[in-house]
Amino acid sequence: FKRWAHTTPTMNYRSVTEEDVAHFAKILAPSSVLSTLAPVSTPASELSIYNNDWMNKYHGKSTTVLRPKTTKEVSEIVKWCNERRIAIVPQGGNTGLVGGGVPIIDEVILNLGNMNKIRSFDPVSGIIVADSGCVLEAMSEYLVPHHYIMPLDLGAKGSCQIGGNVSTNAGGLRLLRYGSLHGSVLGLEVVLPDGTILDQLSTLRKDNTGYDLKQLFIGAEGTLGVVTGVSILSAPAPNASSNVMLALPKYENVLPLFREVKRQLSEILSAFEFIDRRAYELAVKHGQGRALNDEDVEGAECFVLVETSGGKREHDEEKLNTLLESLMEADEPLINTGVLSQSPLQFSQLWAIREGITEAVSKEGKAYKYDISIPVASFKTVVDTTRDHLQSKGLLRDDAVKHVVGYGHVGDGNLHLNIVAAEYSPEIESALEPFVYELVQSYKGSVSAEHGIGVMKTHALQYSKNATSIDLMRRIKTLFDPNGIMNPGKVLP
Ligand code: FAD
Ligand code: 2HG
Ligand code: ZN
Repeated sequence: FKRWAHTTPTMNYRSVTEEDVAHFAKILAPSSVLSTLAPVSTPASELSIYNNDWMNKYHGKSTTVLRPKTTKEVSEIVKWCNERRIAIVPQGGNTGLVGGGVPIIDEVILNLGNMNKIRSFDPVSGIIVADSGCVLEAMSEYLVPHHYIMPLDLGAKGSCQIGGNVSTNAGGLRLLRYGSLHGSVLGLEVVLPDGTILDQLSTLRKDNTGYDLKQLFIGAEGTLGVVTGVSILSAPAPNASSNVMLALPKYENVLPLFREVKRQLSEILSAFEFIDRRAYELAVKHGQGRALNDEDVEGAECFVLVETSGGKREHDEEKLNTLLESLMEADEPLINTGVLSQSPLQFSQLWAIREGITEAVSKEGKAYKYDISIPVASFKTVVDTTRDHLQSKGLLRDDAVKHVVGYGHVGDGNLHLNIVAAEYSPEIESALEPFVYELVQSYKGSVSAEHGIGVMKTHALQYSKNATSIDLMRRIKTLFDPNGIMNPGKVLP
């Protein structure tokens, strides 16, 4: 494959005018319209958090942010924009890692944060229906007294919104146990690019009445419409959860360990997360969780965080203890040691090491993030090959690439390859791309396991999707959004 041009696309859209702002100010509450244009005239600094992404890597220049409170308001905004060819970027918690939720130029930002009500909850089925702007953690907290949990969890839970999770088809830390959102989302309410409200907010577990349209919006990254409501199946809260951080002498032990852990823990295994030594050290350096004792870390090439969730504490603890004993007492032990949490605080501290790596990496420098699906046996090779490649280009030095780290969701075959640089630079980017994408392709892997394509990987879609698939995607996009106003420049090259 030739590398596709990775430039800012020419956008044939109208910029927002004062007349548009005056119209938005009529249909929305005054606090819902932020615009540097008259008659609203918000200071530009107040728009900065909406124009820049979580990594401060992607920057837009939107003059106008709209924060509607109802689906009807969303519909009116979208209709107006479609008729006037004004482009829209739907935005949730703005925690996405591929630049999908910020403008490329000066598109209107439609932020869903004001739509944050739980609409209904059925304590028998566990089905929760919510506005798309509900923060994931707030939904989890809502469910606690009902003894249910959300089927997904991720490090960004305090800011990301359920609509953003659905739109990126976020995977996260519970996918191993509860599967993907393609299974747990039961229905969606979506404002289509012409302003029509598509009500598919079903609460049915089973519904085989033809094409399952909602699936198209799961992972569409805001290119097919604005998700305004989500119906999702929550899971019964486990009565007991435990976790243990296992230190491994060598990477080659990860796969046999996974097999053994699955065999012994079976139905109570709820997470199996991988952290390489350098990722662990960065997490600790930047205060994520509590460092393990030196003797537990010594000689470890990598770590695996195992979580159990089940119905009976004594039963689960017995299984976990038996597992640890058998691992330690084997003739050729797969682990050096295991640090078992003994209290809810220690449980959270172990999780904080794993969940905090993204934050630690961003404190350490500027991250190039490759979120890839490859065979688990190749995780280490891919990290090492990338590091060697950067070394051969003379880029592995303190003022260029500081670290190459790997971590991720072993159970899902998903590696997070992070290249931590002193600064974002074209030289580093061209050393990494298409190098990493070609490597992924050689394993028949995916260039985006869970974060999406956004603006970062439009040119890389071809490494994981063939021309027929991309052509069909394009035709679906044109069918839903003939004027191309919905999140232009994202997903499709
Ligand atoms: P945004 O960032 O605002 O938007 C993401 C995309 O969805 C954009 O394309 C946007 O246009 C679109 N969008 C947002 N809301 C809507 C809507 N209502 N309708 C239509 N389109 C919409 N991801 C994982 O998969 N697994 C992880 O474990 C994980 N951990 C993370 C940890 C951290 C610390 C961070 C910062 C990110 C992590 N992510 C992870 C990235 C992940 O994509 C997001 O955290 C989350 O799913 C995005 O939600 P958001 O509300 O912030 O969406
Ligand atoms: C995780 O699993 C997230 O922690 C973020 O998906 C990964 O920062 C990353 O690259
Ligand atoms: Zn992840």
